[in-house]
Amino acid sequence: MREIRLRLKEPFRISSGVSDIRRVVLVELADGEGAVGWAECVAGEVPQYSPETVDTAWLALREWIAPRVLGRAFRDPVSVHETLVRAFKGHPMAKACVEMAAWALVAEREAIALARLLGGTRERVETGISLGIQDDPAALVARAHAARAEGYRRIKLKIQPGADIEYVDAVRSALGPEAALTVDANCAYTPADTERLQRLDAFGLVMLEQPLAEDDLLRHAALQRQIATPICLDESITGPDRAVDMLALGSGRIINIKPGRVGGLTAARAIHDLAADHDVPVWCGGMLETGIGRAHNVALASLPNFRLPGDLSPSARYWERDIVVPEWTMTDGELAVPRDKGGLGVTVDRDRIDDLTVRTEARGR
Ligand code: OSB
Ligand code: MG
Repeated sequence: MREIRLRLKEPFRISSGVSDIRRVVLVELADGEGAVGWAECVAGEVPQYSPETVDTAWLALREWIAPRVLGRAFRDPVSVHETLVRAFKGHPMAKACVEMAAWALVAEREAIALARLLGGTRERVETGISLGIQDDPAALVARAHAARAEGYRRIKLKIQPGADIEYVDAVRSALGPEAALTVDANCAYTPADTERLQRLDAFGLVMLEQPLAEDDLLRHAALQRQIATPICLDESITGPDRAVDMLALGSGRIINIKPGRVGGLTAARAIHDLAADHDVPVWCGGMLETGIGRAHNVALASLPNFRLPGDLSPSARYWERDIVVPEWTMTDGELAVPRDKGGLGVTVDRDRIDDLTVRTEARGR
């Protein structure tokens, strides 16, 4: 495993804080015959989106996850997932990183595209953009215009109390009634803000993402009964059981699936399947990933019930230069799903990664 540092083209602000230079943990997993699989850990620099951080993930990987998997035989990546959840609480992003590397490794050694291995059927996935909180509505309108001109199929606006109604109103007026717009609060509101959130109903949003705290499933259900805009849950859905709870309680009508948040692709796919059974649409969220995490997300988003555009912007939206070749590019608002080559479908640029690496740790080789 290694940690790299990579500067975002521009800082990304959400209600809980700002991200500028990303610290990213990468895992390279090898089997006994020399096949390798790469994955990326989506934990942040500080515990603002979730309790995990780069440093807690590093610790968990080194102390508890590596010893459970290295040198052991596994039937398939699902059994890696099972091994990592048994009597081992928390640390889903750290676990996901190794579980996802196992999926990539199997795809590589079986010479099958990861998308196919997961059961994905789409050849292209629709791309949305997530716009960070700006200093004023005019700045956000300028970003939204630019995003539309670039062809994004959906525009998501990060909001927080005070940077919401006026901002959304300005963007809706500028883009017109047809533009697919969503908002994401990253837990910034409380039930006391219900009236304020009801005012968002006027803007015809596709969804309101994660208005309340992550463990507030009951309060999300109460809020959903009082607003017309469909609630989408992100932070709250930490695994398939929480998705069951959400559906039973009526806490929302759409699910944002991020494999890192739920402990890997096995759980992500289980949530996808469950939502499909209930005719609930899902979409693939993003965590400002490099091209490696993006490869996993694109493969996942090719499953049939990913019915809404994902936070799957092309490499150039985030980085001066990505760490995979070719970089991810967008055509007509879509990313092509690699389906013909085995593995992730992009080549990991080792030289570039070596240049960006600030620490490494290797085991069992
Ligand atoms: O809530 O979806 C989120 C980034 C960091 C933490 C949380 C979120 C996000 C994004 C980024 O919205 C979307 C992207 O990767 O393009
Ligand atoms: Mg979100």
